[in-house]
Amino acid sequence: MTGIAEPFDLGAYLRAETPRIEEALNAAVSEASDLVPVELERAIDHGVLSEGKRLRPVLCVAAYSACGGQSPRIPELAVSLELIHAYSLMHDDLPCMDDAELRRGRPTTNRVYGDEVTVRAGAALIPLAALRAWRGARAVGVSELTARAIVEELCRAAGAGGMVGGQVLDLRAEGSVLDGAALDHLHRLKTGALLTASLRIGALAAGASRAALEALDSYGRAVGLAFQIADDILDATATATSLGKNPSDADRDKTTYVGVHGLGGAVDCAQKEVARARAALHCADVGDPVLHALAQYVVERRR
Ligand code: GRG
Repeated sequence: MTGIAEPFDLGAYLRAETPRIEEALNAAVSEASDLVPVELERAIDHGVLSEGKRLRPVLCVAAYSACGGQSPRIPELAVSLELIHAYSLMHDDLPCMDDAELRRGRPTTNRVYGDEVTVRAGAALIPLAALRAWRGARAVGVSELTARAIVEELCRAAGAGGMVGGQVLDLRAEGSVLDGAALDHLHRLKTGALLTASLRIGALAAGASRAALEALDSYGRAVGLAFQIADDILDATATATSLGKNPSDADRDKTTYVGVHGLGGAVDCAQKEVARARAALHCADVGDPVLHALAQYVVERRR
């Protein structure tokens, strides 16, 4: 694992860690490129390799290390989460969903390659991600039983009881007013499930104790909400240029944390979730500086 200077410098950690993740992501994408027609290959490159924060693989790698994992091949597993995330963004930007023009500072995949190609390219990423999870898990040296549990974790988080289910709730809720509990539920599924799975997969790969897994689960649930609250705050306050995407919550008549709590209230809620996340680590004695810093990063990020 990368050496970490004290006091902890998350920027330096991310600069050291991200190239390993990018390398594994490039390798995963080129594996698919050999199998698909050229227009799908280009759409996959556009959707996956564009400049994202790579938060999900970073969380996975951080959880793995925090739980004592030692294999330098962990990025090969961690990028399975980014493949699922990238497909979800590509499909989310389609006209039948959020109908967006801009993503990660560039025109969305469907604006460049068309809706049909984007649907197919996104769909191709789902089995690719499951295979990557399996192979990545085996590459870091876990048993077949643990590798199966890891793939199951990924599929469950991405599916109807997680991200897809949350997206359905989100689409259905457009134009109606949700209360705070319904908003939390929607985002725990839509955004939180994959973020939590990122941590759990890292922990499972490291052979974490039940207590550590439970702590990371609670940390993930809190970080997931903090992340989404920050997303709503950015949507209400930032520009398309700084965000790399068009703010859209007001146009799509969505209930947001800013709408429910006001701007100041939403900032307070996000900070409470950060404290909750850190407390969860503390309870299980997971004194990891990266996870501590990442909890604050999700609410301080600018995009
Ligand atoms: C079939 C109903 C159905 C759904 C398909 C489209 C979809 C699956 C799910 C949507 C999931 C989604 C878009 C959740 C939003 C999560 C979110 C806030 C994304 C932004 O994440 P960042 O900020 O993005 O980590 P970068 O670009 O940095 O990777």
